[in-house]
Amino acid sequence: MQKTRLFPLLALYLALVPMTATAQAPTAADAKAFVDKAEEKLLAASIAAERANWVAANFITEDTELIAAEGSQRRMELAAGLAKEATRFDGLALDADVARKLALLKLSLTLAAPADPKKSEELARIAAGMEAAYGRGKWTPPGGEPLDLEEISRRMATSRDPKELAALWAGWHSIAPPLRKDYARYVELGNAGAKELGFADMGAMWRSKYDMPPDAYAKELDRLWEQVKPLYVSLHAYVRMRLRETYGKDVVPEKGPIPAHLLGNMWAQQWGNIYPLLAPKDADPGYDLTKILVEKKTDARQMVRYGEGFFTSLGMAPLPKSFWERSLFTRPRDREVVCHASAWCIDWVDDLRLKMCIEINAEDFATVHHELGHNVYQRAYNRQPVLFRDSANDGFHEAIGDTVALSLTPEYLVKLGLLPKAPPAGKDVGYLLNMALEKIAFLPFGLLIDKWRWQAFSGEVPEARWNQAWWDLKLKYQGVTPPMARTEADFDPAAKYHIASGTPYSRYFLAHVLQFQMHRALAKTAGCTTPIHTCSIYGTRKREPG
Ligand code: X8Z
Ligand code: ZN
Repeated sequence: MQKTRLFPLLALYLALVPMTATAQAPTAADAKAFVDKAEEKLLAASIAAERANWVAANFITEDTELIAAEGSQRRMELAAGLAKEATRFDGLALDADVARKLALLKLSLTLAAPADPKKSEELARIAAGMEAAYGRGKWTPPGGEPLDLEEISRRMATSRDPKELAALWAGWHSIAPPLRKDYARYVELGNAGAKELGFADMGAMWRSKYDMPPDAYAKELDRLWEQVKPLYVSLHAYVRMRLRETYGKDVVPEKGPIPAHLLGNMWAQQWGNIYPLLAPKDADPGYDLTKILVEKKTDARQMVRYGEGFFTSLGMAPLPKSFWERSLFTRPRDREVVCHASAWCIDWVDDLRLKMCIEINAEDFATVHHELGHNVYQRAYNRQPVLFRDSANDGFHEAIGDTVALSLTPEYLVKLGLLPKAPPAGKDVGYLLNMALEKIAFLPFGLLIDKWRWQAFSGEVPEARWNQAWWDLKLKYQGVTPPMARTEADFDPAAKYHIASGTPYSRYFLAHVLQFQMHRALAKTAGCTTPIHTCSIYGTRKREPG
């Protein structure tokens, strides 16, 4: 009886359930509508966050720091919420662009908000606070005035006194230990957010942005490093030999690592500043771009005009008027700013800006081109759907401007009227050595920064060994040692902007490979048949087919 009485009910239930399920199961059209709405919300939150970040980076105060933290919190909570909601479309057959956008929702930010709003607020505040603390960083030498990073770097670029160099190095690194406690909490909260999105930790989240599984990306970087490592090893040996001639055997060993403070740069990341110590006798190109720019009384604005001129020579539109009105080109005297160079597109359309404390030297001449490469790229994708307004991966974003800077050949400087005539053939060994000091010296540094972070994020290296692990990597990859003994009372990684600001770094390693591939392809397209380092794509335009 029961059976007979139950049967009609069961039949009714079975008839209704599939109907209800069909009504509720999301469709591909739902996914598309969801993505459209998500893009609209993300755009609004991102513009608000970028505006607040811009003001905070240009006027470092407690208030702007808090306003920036609020904007970032809202944006990352929105992105994390949308990424979690998007899982309801898992397993559905979707249009390729909708599927890609859903995947990008999880990957668009470098920080994932934990669901607990108290925790996401704390994370956003810590992140904003560390960047501001780095931007304010100063070191006061005994009996002297406080020095900012630009001034310390200027002195490190030119001093040849190992004692002074060690003091400058240690002085700047003293800004970092106060960040250690915040960094530990940032790792904890950032990992919590990443795990909620299904990543093993924040490092795995960062490694997931390259269209391959995170482990495959780590392997790919190792593979690339093995390919370029012989170039670095040769350069390292040559530089060590010449530094030994300069500083003597008590300062520079015959074999093994180089003391990190002798390479003309705070982090030993690019060595171009010590070129004068290493210049080959008979093959020096015989010009010094820094000297030329200073002698010509070039100002910061003019440096940017040169950069713009390169891009317009390729047929691109000039920078908008608002760029010239809203950018920051020099360190202001009356307020604290984040001087580390960056390129912005505040409205994600054409409100382009550069923020850079430009120094009149060859290094910043190239950096201006690097930054404008970001701006030009931002403008090139400004009509894409919001989630596609980004580079193929972040290595491409970093590579565009650097690619263009590879075209800043002596012949190009002649065209600008900066050099009277190009150096004769046979003088390009010096030019190439300089290039190696900038580009090859950078490679192991570009790799190790995130190797350190990945270990710290995953817990493979516990906080108690963070500084030791940093120097283990510096030794293994760069072959450099600290100028004096270090302990866990130090926090040397955070003396580098990208660690304090939470900016991923393997992008620069990729860019240092990609830019040569792009330069080669562009030079070929432009019809250059001479050796690749002599090719400049300045003034070349796309030829119409046929
Ligand atoms: O941070 C930068 C750019 C801004 S995206 C100035 N770079 C890295 C650095 O300074 O450490 C460019 C090269 C490497
Ligand atoms: Zn960049």
